[in-house]
Amino acid sequence: MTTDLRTLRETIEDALRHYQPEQSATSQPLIDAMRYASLSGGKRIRPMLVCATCTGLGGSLADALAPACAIEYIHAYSLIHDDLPSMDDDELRHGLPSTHVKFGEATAILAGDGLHSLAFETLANAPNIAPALRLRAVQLLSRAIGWEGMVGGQSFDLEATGKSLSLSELQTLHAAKTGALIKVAVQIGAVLAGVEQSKPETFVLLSEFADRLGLAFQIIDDVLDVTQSTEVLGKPAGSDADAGKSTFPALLGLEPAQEMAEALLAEALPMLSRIGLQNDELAELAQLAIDREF
Ligand code: GRG
Repeated sequence: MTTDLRTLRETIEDALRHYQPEQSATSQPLIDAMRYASLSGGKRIRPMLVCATCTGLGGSLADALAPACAIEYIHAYSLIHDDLPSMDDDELRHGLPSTHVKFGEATAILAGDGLHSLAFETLANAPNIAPALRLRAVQLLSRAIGWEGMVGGQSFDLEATGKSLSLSELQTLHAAKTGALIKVAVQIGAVLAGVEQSKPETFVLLSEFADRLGLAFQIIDDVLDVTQSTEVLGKPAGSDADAGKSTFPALLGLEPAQEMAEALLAEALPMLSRIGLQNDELAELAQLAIDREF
């Protein structure tokens, strides 16, 4: 990772702490669980995508930080709920006990709910952003994580467990479950830079770039689940096969799956060149999403 991206990640870590409550007179375990789930590790890819897209299009990093945190709070909520016994029943996340193992199931559910609300509060109150752009970001985010986006994809995933999906069904599942949040991170970065209105063709191109990135990211996630250890992943390795899930390596084979991710990236990167961004951060992030160990 370049120094610029490292610095960006540290700036995001500070902002993630800044927008979180620390104390509550009535519900300290809830706050502790929210902070545990959202501040103890994670690659921060989605908030970096918001910031890199915004600054690459000439927008301000300072303005992008609150919306970037909103996206990461949503991601943290989704991981808490995904790990619950009623969902994937995973006891390890970021190399630590999952939130429900550490705080109990009821508090974990509420911490996910609390982070979901905190995300929209942070986005709706984001400083220095025109109200119309904030509203647009809220519209895009609510749609991306709802019944036809992330939550819909999770539901499809639960329904599909133990069944064999076709490649096209698997792509549809992950476009919703994983892809929608990655795509909206890029879209919100573009909205903040004012590009959806001023350069609609750039917005469409970035959305198409993000579709490919989201799918490639998920394919690599499936590959790493097979090739890496629990220690490196910080979450249980081999969990897809154990849970009876359809995956890209199971459908295509390990190497073809890796090649599919690389082909998606090879299609996506020239789209950024066509746009002509002001820095290379988005391209570097896309590369990192594929060249990663966990
Ligand atoms: C429970 C509403 C609800 C949704 C869950 C995103 C999701 C949907 C579940 C997470 C489980 C999973 C493996 C999803 C695939 C997407 C994915 C690769 C998530 C992990 O993202 P990273 O690698 O996480 O960016 P870090 O740990 O870096 O924050």
